[in-house]
Amino acid sequence: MEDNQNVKIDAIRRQLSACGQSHLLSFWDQLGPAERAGLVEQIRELDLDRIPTWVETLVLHAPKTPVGHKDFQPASSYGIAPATDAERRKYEDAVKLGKELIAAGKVAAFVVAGGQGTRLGFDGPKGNYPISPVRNKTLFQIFAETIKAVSRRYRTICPWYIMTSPMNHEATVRIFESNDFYGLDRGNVLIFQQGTLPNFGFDGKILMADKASIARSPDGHGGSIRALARSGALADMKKRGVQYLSYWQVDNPLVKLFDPLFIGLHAIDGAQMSSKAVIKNNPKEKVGNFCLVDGKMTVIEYSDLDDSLAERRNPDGSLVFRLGSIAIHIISTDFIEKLNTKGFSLPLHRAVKKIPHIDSRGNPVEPAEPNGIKLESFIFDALPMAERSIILDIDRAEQFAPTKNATGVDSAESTRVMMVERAAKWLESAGVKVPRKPDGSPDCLLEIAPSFALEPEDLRAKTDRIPPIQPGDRLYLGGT
Ligand code: UD2
Repeated sequence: MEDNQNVKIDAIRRQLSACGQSHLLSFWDQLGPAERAGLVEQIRELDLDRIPTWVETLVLHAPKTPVGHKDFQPASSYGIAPATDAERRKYEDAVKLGKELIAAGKVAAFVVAGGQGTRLGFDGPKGNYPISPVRNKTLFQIFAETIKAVSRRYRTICPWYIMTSPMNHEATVRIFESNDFYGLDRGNVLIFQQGTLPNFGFDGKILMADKASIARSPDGHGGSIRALARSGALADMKKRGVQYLSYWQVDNPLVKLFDPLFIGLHAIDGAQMSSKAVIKNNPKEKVGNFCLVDGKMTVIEYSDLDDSLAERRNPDGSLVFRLGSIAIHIISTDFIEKLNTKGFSLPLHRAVKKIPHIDSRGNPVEPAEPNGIKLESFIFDALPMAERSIILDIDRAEQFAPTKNATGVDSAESTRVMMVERAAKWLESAGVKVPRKPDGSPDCLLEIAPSFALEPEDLRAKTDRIPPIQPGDRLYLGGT
């Protein structure tokens, strides 16, 4: 037995040495059997063959922003409203088809919730962040109630796939269990984990978190493509007959989870991966930029788009690269399956970060300054691999309120303001009077539960259940 283990560890030692990472076993002699087994497992998870290339191209040197394309153009999109009669008919057909697909159980919800959410300064999975303006419902609860309301409306099952990471998986599962899955049938909620990637020091050496574990972080939302297959989620979808995934990020409580128009346009056009877009409100807004690179749909992250391109304007003053990616997609399950054939990988992006680790003597280091590189892949890098891909513009006030920070831009504060404002607009569209302050903002707190209305039209039939709203009121509309 002992001999066998020695042979195994010798082989691992040789592999590590071949890729310049022998130090991962520096403390081997000090480890107990369970720690050794854990470390070997972590080393096995490393893509050792690729590490020398990553070190060379991503760790030791920062890659330049994308260059070498023959052609770089803005992408085109479907507008918020149809522009022509023919398009109007197409939108109508799409809505009809989208509804049919939802009712037939062909569409599932898929949220990526594996990020570390450091900017929000919240302890625990971001989905557990209380965000709704009156009842303080968490992000997870809002999504769950939406899924329940959609399932009820279409008399169908809308399965929900939730991607976590090893850093927050157990905590996420505990949250769902202690909330009794927010009233959803737990058999239709599948929580699975994404993979991790090692963290590197600036010298190209993988950092150790402690003597028995490698410093790692989630492999980015792009890791979802592989994780969907590895976890069995894709097989589960196939068994259920799910053909489309409605993909969104955990930080956006305004997302329209099952949007018949979006689903229908994607299906009618035979797309494999499609996206929603906002018209950017400034050249450097922190969203991805939809471009056609050598004819292929591509998202260039705001931080990677050259200033000269970001600032480029049309003769009418509008931005040339005006379509911002808000990380809302429809992805066909066939496409995910196809991507998961042998040899698939998404490009990796680097981020310079502060990474706690141990030094060569085993002493803990809590860096005050960035000291290393984290690598991750992005889901939108799968777009150029799709044969067909469409974009649908949306009204950000209706569907996009990213909760990234505690205060300021894209914060919990701004999200709540947007939630109240959207509720006010919906109520007013149904003829309900909403008190407003001199600056035009609602002079009340409003919250509409998904069970009460999924869209403004739902309110029209329920106005008799809405009390008059007085300045300073806190109104919650719930129930069916
Ligand atoms: C993302 C997009 C940006 C824009 C913006 C809209 C990227 C690189 N940028 O910016 O273009 O669309 O969102 O809000 O995506 N996540 C995982 N696993 C990971 C990493 C992240 O599940 O390993 C999840 C995370 O839980 C969150 C989402 O992905 O739901 C986005 O992560 P982020 O907040 O780091 O993305 P951000 O703000 O850089």
